[in-house]
Amino acid sequence: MMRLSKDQKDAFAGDGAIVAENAVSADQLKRLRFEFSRWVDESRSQTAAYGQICDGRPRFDLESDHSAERPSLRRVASPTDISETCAEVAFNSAMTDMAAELLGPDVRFHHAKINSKLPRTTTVVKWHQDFPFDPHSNDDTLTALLFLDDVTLENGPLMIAPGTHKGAIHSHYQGGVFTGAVSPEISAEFEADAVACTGPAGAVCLMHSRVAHASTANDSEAPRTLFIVTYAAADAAPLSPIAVPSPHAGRIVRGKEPGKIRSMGFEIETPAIPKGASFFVQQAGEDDGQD
Ligand SMILES: O=C(O)CCC(=O)C(=O)O
Repeated sequence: MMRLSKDQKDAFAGDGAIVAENAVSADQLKRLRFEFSRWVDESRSQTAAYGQICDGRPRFDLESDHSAERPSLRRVASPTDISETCAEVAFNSAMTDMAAELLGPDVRFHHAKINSKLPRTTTVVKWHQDFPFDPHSNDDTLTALLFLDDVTLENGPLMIAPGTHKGAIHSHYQGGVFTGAVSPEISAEFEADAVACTGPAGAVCLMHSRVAHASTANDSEAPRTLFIVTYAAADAAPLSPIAVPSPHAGRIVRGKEPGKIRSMGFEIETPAIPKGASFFVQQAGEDDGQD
């Protein structure tokens, strides 16, 4: 059964991003929301990034405005490694089918994370492309951002600059440091064209990895939580270590091992793995990316 219409596939090819509804079942959505609410409750007793992913860096990352009364858990890295529900949704759900319809038939899981903006929290994502964080031998890679809450214009939605996947691969370095963001001048250009990706809980934004995107703070009483999974065509070979590693990285989630690598020509700067808990520290200029 096909999950995406021809119009949706054409819109993905043209704009580089679409929002598709019903990317998970009602039961999967309920279980994902429950899982995340448990982690938010656990975070109330923490004052700094905590937990551990497989390379020893923290799994749970807190925003500077975090407190027990008003938690601001902004990132859970590789939740697939500690949650069967997250693993099920990333590896075998309607969302996985959709990724396969855009990249397939043979598709790999690359990495997963949760990005959250709890009510009235200050987390901002600066303009960037995902491909310079996770370069592959070809650019048939996408980021699936699953909405665990209704995403509206008020709660800090993802903003994309349509069509930018067909343009330049931009530098994410400033002053010799990998900042994970494009320059202020380029950001202003993207901002002028920005389109918000909104939709009901259970919808997914499927975004080409070269599309420029950003998001603003959540100035509302409604949470905005995204379960984010990066998928790659199975013949796209990763060109750099994965910043959000997992023992599941590289597993085939649809189709089969292709037994070949496909490459396209481009130049790209080498990304840096954050020393801290997530790319938020790189974007805030608090991490020089050098070990
Ligand atoms: O959380 C968001 O609004 C954007 C997420 C994103 O761009 C990322 O994690 O790369």
